[in-house]
Amino acid sequence: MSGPVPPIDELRERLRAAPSICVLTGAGMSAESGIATFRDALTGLWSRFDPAQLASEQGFRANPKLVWDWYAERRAGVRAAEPNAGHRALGGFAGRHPGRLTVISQNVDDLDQRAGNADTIRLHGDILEDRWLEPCARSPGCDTARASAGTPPRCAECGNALRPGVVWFGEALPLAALDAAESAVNCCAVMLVVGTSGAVWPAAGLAGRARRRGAFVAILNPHESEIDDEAHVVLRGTAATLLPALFDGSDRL
Ligand code: BV8
Repeated sequence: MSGPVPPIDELRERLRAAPSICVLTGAGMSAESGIATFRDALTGLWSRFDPAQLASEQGFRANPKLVWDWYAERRAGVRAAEPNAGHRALGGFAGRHPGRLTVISQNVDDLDQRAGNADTIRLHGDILEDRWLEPCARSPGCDTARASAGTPPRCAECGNALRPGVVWFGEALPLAALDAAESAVNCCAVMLVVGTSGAVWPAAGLAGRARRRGAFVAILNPHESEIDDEAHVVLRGTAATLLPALFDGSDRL
């Protein structure tokens, strides 16, 4: 008489049978690549600031050099980082099963893309991208690549400032990305929620949406999150340990 099935084995079986899988990732997904989680990103000089204050248009306008330097430091960290075993497990699965797995990322790094999930849905933009702070009044618009050096860099033609191509607090998520995420969530059989505190909306709401539409929801996180109640199962562990165990085993998916 075999005992109860360990949760990870049940989840692996559900993933094996799932025609469509969504993975909602947060900063914990990149922690084992050496990128500080959002809450921890405020280390050192930044430690006396509230992330929502720095990661906002108001925060940038109030102190453009401070915020620009914070992003420059984080950007350098992303460029120096490598995808970890968790990113590679998802990238490997996506390569073996095209179209079956959708990564919906809250992160602004490019590690999922570099690990093989090229069509990762970016809910919060891209830290490696720049855009103008003010809408450019010229036609054609001024070229961000020609901005002069500075903190922040400015347009040599019209003085506009560059800002990071991320979604700040108080800014709407890109409609196309949010629509794509909701569509994928509406029809997935299994949703993994990996490395997120579940504190930031509307991204955090995707777990409950999946559950209400009948998906099996699993949370992978070493600590409690604000959305644990939305999960059918919670695996207490890290992304770089649990995802290979789910996708890379000998009977790998
Ligand atoms: C908006 C880019 C409206 C910038 C980011 C309800 C509905 C809608 C909005 C709201 C709402 N309630 C409140 C709001 C407002 C706000 C919000 O959510 N505030 C929170 C703080 C209460 N939301 C917004 O402002 C959003 N916009 O709603 O606009 C609107 C509509 C129309 C017109 C105008 C406006 C915009 C939110 C996007 C903000 N931008 N990023 C940048 O990065 O600088 S979000 C930012 O924080 C990160 O990108 C990240 O996504 C997020 C932090 O969350 P996590 O990813 O979860 O990271 P965190 O550090 O918190 O946790 C890490 C987790 O990993 C932990 O659980 C830890 O245990 C775990 N972990 C650690 N190590 C590991 C691990 N897990 C696995 N393995 C490990 N090794």
